Amino acid sequence: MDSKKLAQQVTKIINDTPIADIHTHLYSEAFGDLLLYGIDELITYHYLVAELFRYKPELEYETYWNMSKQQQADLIWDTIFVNNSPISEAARGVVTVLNKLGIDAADKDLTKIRTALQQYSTSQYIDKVFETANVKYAIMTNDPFDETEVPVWDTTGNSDTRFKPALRVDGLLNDFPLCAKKMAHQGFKITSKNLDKAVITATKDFLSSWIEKIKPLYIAASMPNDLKIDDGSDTAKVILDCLIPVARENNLPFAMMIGVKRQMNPDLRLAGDGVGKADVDIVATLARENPDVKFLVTMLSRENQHELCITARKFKNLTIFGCWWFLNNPSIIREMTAERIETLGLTMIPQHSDARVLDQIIYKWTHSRKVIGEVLTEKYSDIVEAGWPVTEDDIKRDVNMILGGQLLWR
Ligand code: FIX
Ligand code: ZN
Repeated sequence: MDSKKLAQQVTKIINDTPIADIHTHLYSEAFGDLLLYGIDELITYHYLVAELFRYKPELEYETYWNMSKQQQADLIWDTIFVNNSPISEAARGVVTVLNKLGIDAADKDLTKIRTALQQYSTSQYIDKVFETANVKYAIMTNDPFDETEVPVWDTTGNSDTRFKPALRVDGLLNDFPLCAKKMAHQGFKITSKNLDKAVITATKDFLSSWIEKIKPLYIAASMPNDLKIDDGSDTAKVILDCLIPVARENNLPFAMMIGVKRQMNPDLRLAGDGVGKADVDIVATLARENPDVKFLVTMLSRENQHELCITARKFKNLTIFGCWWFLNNPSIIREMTAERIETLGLTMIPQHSDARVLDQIIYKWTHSRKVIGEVLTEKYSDIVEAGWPVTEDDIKRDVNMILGGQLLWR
């Protein structure tokens, strides 16, 4: 196969393969306002909020936060899209979404775009977005401490199989005393806000009952760059004494998302988190000491990526995934995907969307598919050149392995 034909074939197969999106912040319609979608949500995505203040340093944070959602969207649109070119990854994403939905944005008229999108009901829009993105399912971020979410699980639950649950327990790591109160409120026998033996047992019961209730595909938490597991802190106890044992007992993977510097600038609210290098040895220690627990790991710092790949080579119970958040840029996806294929072959999950707004799965996957396809083409060309035949079926099998969710189940 010549290289042009190979590139065309890889591109087609990647575009035709339905994606298993293993980490998003999306929800099915049953969750009401928790499902964000539409042009104003797209434009006010927190990545673009941070960029707004780069273009407008004279703008007071509070002035922005006091605006209505539509006013915020108008301001970001004028600033980033009209008075400048939407050239950053997040801004380009909005352009890609409009283009893929067949909306002509050439005259930069936001009111017209809003009107064009009003033709869809919520459920029609969900269908349209999933079809356009060619995503077979999106794994949600389900928080058992969230006051909007808990009543949904206690009543209707989720019946839309395009949205699959994941139990997300950051609260336990970040503010155990507050979660202790909430667990007690949900009827669990929490006798103190300290993680003593009885409280650990009650916390595990709480987690197990939520696993029974929502049937998650994994248990997950994001963790700071300065995470420690040997300091006897609440965080360490929650990880070692609650989450890992519960993951083991329920035969569920434990997903660790490591490297956030939460609220580096609190004035930016959700847009105010940053990144820092973390200690990859923590991942190695946990994987080594818990060979019967499967770990899904993504790290936020570019500097951690090579060490993480090598660590994954050492532990069959460790699967790395995604180019998370600040790494979800074409130049970095290219580098990380090549590095991962070179060290791990196809035994990794190259990407997740992290979409917070439904429509974003369209652009996140259009952009990622392109880069992953280019890297794969290069890697196939290299083995063809070395004398190995690569068939269409081979490529289909491989792409389905890395993008179709198969590695979640191993
Ligand atoms: O913790 C997470 O799951 C992060 O992905 C988010 O909280 C973050 O705000 C985000 O949207 C990243 O893409
Ligand atoms: Zn996320």
